[in-house]
Amino acid sequence: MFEKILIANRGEIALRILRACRELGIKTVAAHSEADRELKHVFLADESVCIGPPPSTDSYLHVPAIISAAEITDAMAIHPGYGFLSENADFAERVESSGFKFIGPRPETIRLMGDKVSAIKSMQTAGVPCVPGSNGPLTNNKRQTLELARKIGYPVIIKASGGGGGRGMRVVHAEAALLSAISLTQTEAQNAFGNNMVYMEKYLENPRHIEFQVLADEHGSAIYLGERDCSMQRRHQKVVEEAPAPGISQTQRTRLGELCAEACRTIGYRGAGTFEFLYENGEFYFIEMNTRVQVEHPITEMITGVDIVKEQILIAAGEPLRYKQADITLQGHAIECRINAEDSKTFMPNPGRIKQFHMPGGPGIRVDSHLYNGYLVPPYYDSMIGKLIAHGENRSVAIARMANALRETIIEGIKTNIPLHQNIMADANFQAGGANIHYLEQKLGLK
Ligand code: MV4
Repeated sequence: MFEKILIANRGEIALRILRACRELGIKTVAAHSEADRELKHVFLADESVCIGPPPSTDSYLHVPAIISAAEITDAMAIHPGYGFLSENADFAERVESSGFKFIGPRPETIRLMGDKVSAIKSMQTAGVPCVPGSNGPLTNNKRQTLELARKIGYPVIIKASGGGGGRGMRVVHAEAALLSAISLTQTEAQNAFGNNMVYMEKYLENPRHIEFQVLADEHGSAIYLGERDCSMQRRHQKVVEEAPAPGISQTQRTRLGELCAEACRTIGYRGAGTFEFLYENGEFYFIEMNTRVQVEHPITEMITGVDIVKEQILIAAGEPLRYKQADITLQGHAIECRINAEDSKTFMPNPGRIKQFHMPGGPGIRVDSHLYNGYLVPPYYDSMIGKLIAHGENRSVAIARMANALRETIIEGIKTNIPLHQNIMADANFQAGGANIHYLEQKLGLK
């Protein structure tokens, strides 16, 4: 087992990783920026190393600084968390060629999934259902492209192969707009990702976003931990997530889950991963795979009892999976609210000093947050300051517990989106379950 792990991230996920390390008896190094000297996990870590000035490009994204920090502290492995360098194949490669373990998939896997055209191709080969589309990059044969779109049927969506998470896409409603939309997306893709490859899919108008969590070891075993519904989003930022997804049958869960686990075995996946699907009219369509731990992993932990971050570490250390599929049963329902330092109406970030912080509690409540009284939320990073997670024997109990927890939470000194979450928990359509990806923006009158 690793003696020491370097945590190459910040905020709540850095604290989450530190807690997993502590449980496993592993020493921790907090690699942090100049703006993050007072982060909770920096105080709690066995050692800390300042890796650069506040902007993330000079610190959390600065590969040589992070590798040097691992070298001077004699860490054995690096946990990248989410965001920052977590899905950067070049970083993973540099980590491993410098003699450290990267806590995540092999660099080739990260590269394969980072390129959406190759990700979709490998999922199709593995038998995972995908959106009807070009099944590869668009060529510069205009006649062929027009023919393809006609066969798929409008509307279609043009996506950059180097994109993902909502970056580099364009919906096309009619043939007259197709070719110019493709060139525009290609130009944008070249500028944003250094790669102009684009592909085409049928545009699904009102899908839900449902994702399957998997764990795979380097000995060829893979399991799934059920699914999450992440449809409650605004501008590609998830706001509320829940597990299991409302209205998904055990038959569907088993079928899709087995396909995802089998795909992991086929591609030799290692670590924790997420298969993202669009779900419409009872059908699942694969769109992307995430090769990192996700923000919303706690809701899966609450319903399965599996500690995903601990498993990531054990897998990276070369251990065989501790669970078989038959060990995984889903218990009740869990909901997560992402708490952001922002105005709940305008969504403008609102960093500043925390004057008062009281955490909620009671049965089924979990708080993943690095906040404390007197903490200064810096302006340089993502505005998420924590997550409230509520678990209950069923969905309505989980909602009631979340509503209680939101009322109990006191955060003074900065604005937060807690009022937005209270509004969502009280919303009849949210309570009914199964709202699609456009629901929140429509409710807020933004669409
Ligand atoms: C789509 C789609 C409809 N049809 N693909 C946006 C993020 C990226 N992961 C994929 N996205 C979408 N792909 C087809 N063929 C609609 C979206 C989409 C979306 C997906 C998941 C969650 C929120 C979303 C918000 C807008 C659009």
